Order: sequence, then structure tokens, then C-alpha cells
Amino acid sequence: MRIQVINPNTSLEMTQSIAESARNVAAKLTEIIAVSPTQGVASIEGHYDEAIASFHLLDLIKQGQAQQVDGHIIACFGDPGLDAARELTDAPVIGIAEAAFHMATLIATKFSIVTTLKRTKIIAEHLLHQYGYTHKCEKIHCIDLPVLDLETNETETYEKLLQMCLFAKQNDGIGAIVLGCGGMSKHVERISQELKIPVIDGVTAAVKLIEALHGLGLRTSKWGDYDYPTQK
Ligand code: 2AL
Repeated sequence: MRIQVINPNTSLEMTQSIAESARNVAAKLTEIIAVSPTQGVASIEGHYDEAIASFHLLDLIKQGQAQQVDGHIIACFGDPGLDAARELTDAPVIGIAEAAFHMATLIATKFSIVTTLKRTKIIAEHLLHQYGYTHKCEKIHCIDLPVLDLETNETETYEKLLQMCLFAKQNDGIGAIVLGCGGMSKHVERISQELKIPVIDGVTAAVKLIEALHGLGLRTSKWGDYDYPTQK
């Protein structure tokens, strides 16, 4: 099967690291096609960024559909454009926030999120509410570093991320941690080993969820609001 992994920001470094994470967990016969838009925003850190990124992301979904990929992943923790993307195709489309929330609740009663800038916290809160996971998430912690620091300042961001995850483990009364950015995906294995509790990264979670849907022959329902956009 072929999965299109879309990094909706224009950072090629982040697209590369997301692709690597996805390939590390993909099944032998799964091909990962990693793409990002040539236009848009370099990182997604607020509502305006999300609106711009969603617009360009939808073009990439159309491209993936033309290539007849078997599934699409929106590899940004705000899951920008998810519902609109699902209207465009019947191949499954999964956002990394929803993938991580689903996975976390299968193995822990409660989880906390460790994400990037404080201003992105409200986006995660809205998603938890929308997906029905508010009561499962104990706390949202922010390392308060810009998204692109995950690429340019790897050592410092890793250390901050690790310390915040350790703090959440000790203080939140949780069983698992969700990493709140596509750019954090590359750190999930190392952080899991240090923390010794489940740490869930949405990119890798989404790959395995798409593979599961594919294996079961399940595709996005076209009966109802996810039907193709109406012709004008
Ligand atoms: C994100 C993400 O995952 N990628 C990006 O550009 N912005 N969201 C976030 N909360 O850091």
C-alpha cells in the first residue's frame, strides 16, 4: 500500500524527519510518500497559519488522490484541513493529533500532551473537545519554543522536551504522554526509553492506523457530510 504523508508547512527538514519516522514503523509493503507544499507557511503556530496551510494542503490531497494513494496523513498537530480533506477522497485521511489521542487512550486511562508554543495550546484544547477526549487529557504542557527550533536547535529542544515529559510523568497522574508536534516525531523512541512510560507520536500512530484501516478494507464514508464537495 502507499501512504501520502503531508507535512503542511514548507519546512523541507521537517518533511524529511517526518518521512523517516513514518518509514521506521511502516510495514514492509507500505510505501511512504512524504510531501510538503511549496507555498504557505514555514511553520504552523496559530489560527492564521492553519488557515493558509489548510488551503495548500488540500491541493496535495488532490495530488495524492490522482496518484491513487491508499491513505493520507496530515502531519501537523492541529490537524489542519482534516474534515475538508476527507470530503475530497474516500481514501482514509488521519490527522496526527487524533491518531495520537486514539492510541493513547487504548493503553492509558489518562494522558498529557507536551507541545510547542503556548499559543498553540488552545488549538489542542479545541481538538480534544471536538474529538471527545477532553476528560482523558490531564494537562497540556508547552516547551514554549518555536516549531522550527525543533529543526535548527535540536539539542536544546530535545532537552527541554525531555524535561517537560519527565515533569508530566511525575506530576500529572497520567499513564502516557502525547508529543504535540510533527517535528517531535524523531525524538519519540529516545524519549520513550528515558521515560519508561508510553510516549505516543502522532505520525507513527497514524501510519499504523491507516495500515489497520487498509487491512480491514475501511475507507472514509461518503454517506453524509464527508461526501464529495457539491458541484457548483
Ligand atoms: C505544529 C506541527 O505539528 N507542525 C507545525 O508546523 N506546527 N503544531 C504544533 N503545535 O507545534
